[in-house]
Amino acid sequence: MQSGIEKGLKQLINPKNSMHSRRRLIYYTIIATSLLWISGTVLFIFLDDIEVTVAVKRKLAEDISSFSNEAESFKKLNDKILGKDRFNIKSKEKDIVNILSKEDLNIINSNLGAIRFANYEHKLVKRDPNLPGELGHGVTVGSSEKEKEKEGYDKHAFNQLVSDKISIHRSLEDYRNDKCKAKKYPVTLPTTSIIICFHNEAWSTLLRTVHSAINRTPPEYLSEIILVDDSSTRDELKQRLDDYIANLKIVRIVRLKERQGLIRARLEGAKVANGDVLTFLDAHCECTLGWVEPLLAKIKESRTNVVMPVIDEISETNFHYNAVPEPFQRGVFKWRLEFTWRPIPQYEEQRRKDDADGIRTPVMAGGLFSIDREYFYELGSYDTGMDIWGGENIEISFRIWMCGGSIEMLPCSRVGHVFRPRFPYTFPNRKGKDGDVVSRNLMRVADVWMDDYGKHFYNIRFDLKRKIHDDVKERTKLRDKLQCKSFKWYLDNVYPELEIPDDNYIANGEVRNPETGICLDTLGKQDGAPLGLYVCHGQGGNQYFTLNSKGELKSEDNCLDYNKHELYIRECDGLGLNQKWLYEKNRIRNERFNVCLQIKSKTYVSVGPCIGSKLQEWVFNKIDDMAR
Ligand SMILES: [Mn+2]
Repeated sequence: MQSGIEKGLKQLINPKNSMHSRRRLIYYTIIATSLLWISGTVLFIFLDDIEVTVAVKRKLAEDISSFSNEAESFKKLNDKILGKDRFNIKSKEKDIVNILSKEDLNIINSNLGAIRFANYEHKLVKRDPNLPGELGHGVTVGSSEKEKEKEGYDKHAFNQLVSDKISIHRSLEDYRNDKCKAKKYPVTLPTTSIIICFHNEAWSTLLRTVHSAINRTPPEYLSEIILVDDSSTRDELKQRLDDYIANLKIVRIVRLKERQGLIRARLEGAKVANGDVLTFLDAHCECTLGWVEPLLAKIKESRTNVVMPVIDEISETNFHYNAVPEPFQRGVFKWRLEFTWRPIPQYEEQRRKDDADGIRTPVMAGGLFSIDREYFYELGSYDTGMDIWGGENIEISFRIWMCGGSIEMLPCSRVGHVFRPRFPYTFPNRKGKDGDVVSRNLMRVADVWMDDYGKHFYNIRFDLKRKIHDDVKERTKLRDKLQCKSFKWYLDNVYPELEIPDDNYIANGEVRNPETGICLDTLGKQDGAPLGLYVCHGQGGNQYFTLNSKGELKSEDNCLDYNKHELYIRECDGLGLNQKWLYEKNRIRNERFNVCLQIKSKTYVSVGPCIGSKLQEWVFNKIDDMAR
């Protein structure tokens, strides 16, 4: 028997076999060469993508995450899939099998569970920490530049000179708490369009907003940045801005020919947005590390989640980035429908699992939030009957909660904002309407959303009872169509700590001294401030008081308190002692100490022995009896 080896040797030596193998070698060479050419061409075509992938990978090298270049391929696959739920792939798997190959599906499946830290900086530029404003530090101006500084303030209501000295790429610190730093997010998140509306914004604040968003938003989640110019008049915001953003590629600009105001400007921006999510930012913000992932992840959980970042304060005087300390406060309103911040109530803290968990918020501040794009429209976008600014945040907040959605502030997402002490621009009037834009907007909110509770708004704003109400049929129709819940449901479930004013008051209105025409006035102060006086203005608000059946003299939820030494507005104690007032013969008398309220000076009220002087006379005026 020949061994196998011998057989093989014989074949090799055999000239006929040797001819065969030589030919085979040539075939192989031809095939190998063509394969090399093909793969070379493919490599060349996809070179750009590979570069991106490599760059992204390098940036994320320190992440102990499963993020890989598969995420990039996954994103490309996503683009193949059309339809609104393209990120809920599991539920749609059947529909997409036809579009995608088996390998495609493998990539998707391996990415479904992939998570990573929110630690992205697109350009981790090593910046000199000694440059002005780096790491979020403030900047002060020398005395030689004080005049220039004042000029900037006058124009923008913030220190433009300081802002201009700080790089539009300045670095910030990581302001998140430890739970947030450790939190991981799905690799596949919805994409977002960032919409920034502006009117005569300063160049440096606008561009710092843009660059902080680009630098700190992973490119796979950033659909585009849309700037909406609400007909600015400053030169640098025209051609120069066009030229500048042309180089950024990802930024587009929408120019409005006529001044439209924030509400309509945002809608114009939303119209051209392509992202799954709309993120609205003010034009003087700075996004921080990991700001976008929490927002997008929460919306991925449910498209009816509307989310906002924690809004940190960038000082309007020196542009220092002040991270708001914990415990955070949440957005609420009082009956005059003004937005304000209040501590998070106990029941909400108990509901939260940990410090990274969202904070359910009755109303949002309005400037900064993210919402699923299609959900935004399903829900009726904005009330276009509202003008310019003011009340639109309350309106959309009521609508979201009452019509099946929710609003959360996410502690892991932090964005800085320059709070300006005044508006650096004027509100143009709509034809045939008066200038009180905000009040008109708020009346629409009350008329559409607040059911019988609207009366509490009109009580405190009794000046508005005289005004003609807008036709709000369109919006009440929308409320019906969306089958929204009642305002009572909202109060019971979303904002139970809001005190509902007692209907059985003895007297209410402005509290006027007929002799002088001066009224009791909180002067805008709350808890623990002396009660002031001011010329009666007939617009309620700080001059609106109720004397309820318990004898409490209240301004919103505060009570007038006299403890024998001080006459202050304080938290109501319900004891019926220091806070019990009787209204008799036009005097307001404290029963416990037997003293009467009187005018002490032009600005403050005091108490004294009840002597029946004209300075102790008080009349409660309401709109019904205020024909003057
Ligand atoms: Mn702002």
